[in-house]
Amino acid sequence: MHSGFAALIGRPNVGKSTLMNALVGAKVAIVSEKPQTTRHRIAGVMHRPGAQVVFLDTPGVHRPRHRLGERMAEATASALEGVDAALLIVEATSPSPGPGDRWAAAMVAGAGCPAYLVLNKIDAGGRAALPVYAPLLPKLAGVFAVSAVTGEGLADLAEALVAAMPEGPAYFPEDAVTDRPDEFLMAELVREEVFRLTRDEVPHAVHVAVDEVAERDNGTLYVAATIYVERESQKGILIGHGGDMLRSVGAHARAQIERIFGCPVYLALHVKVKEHWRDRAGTLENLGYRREP
Ligand SMILES: Nc1nc2c(ncn2[C@@H]2O[C@H](COP(=O)(O)OP(=O)(O)OP(=O)(O)O)[C@@H](O)[C@H]2O)c(=O)[nH]1
Ligand SMILES: [Mg+2]
Repeated sequence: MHSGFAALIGRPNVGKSTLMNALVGAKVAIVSEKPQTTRHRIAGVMHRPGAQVVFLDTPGVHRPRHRLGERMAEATASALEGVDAALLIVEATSPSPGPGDRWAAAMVAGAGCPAYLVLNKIDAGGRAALPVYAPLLPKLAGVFAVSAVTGEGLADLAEALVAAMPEGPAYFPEDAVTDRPDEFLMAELVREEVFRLTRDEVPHAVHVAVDEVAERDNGTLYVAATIYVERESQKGILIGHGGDMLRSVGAHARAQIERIFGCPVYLALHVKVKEHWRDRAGTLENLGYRREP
């Protein structure tokens, strides 16, 4: 058996989570067109005959503006500890590297394991930026141009990573695709709809917690979740006129949870204000933004 860990590092929005989902073949991490969607280190397991590659998706590398951002940066840094491969993800739609790309590249280069450059979004930007990004990593174990959306180039990337993994045990059972519990993904699917349907600071001020999951006799999954915001005004936006926004978030999130978990779902959503939750260490801890082990 060949097995090991591969960290996905890059600035926000380059497609790390989309790429991990595509390689794993299942939706493990949520995705949005807004930056700073991913807030945790999330493992996604790619199973191949005789091999297992455990991808570690991470929060996009950016300058933190509150304690949550600092926790996110810690989660990213922790993902690079002891991995067998580090992948710098950049996007073909940005013609040249920005400060976030350079910072991410320095982290990957400093990880002490083989470093790979992955130019994502070639369906939208072509391969022209490849030679512009390649110098970011002085010692390259491999360069790949891919599209996480169309799947172009992914088979080559997967094959190279399988070949790069050392001999080792199966870290996860055959049917496992992530290290996160079902409740985590359910909460994230609600947050994904909040990211899609709200604007400006609102999505970033939202935390979603699943309070209860219960299987009903009729086969329906009952899921109760709370959407936390920082201010009354944000609560108003999330509830919307006559409850329109909350109904819309709920309907779309329910459909996603039903699709992934394969059963009818009753989703009960509540909105609560938790002032300055992104800047309170104790609150962050309670909401699951823990210091990574
Ligand atoms: N055209 C195109 N869009 C892509 C591709 N991969 C990702 N995207 C889009 O890029 C946006 C960001 O994708 P994410 O996967 O959320 O990016 P991320 O790097 O995980 O972002 P953070 O979690 O914020 O760090 C989404 O709108 C995706 O649909 C791709 O290969 N081609
Ligand atoms: Mg992400």
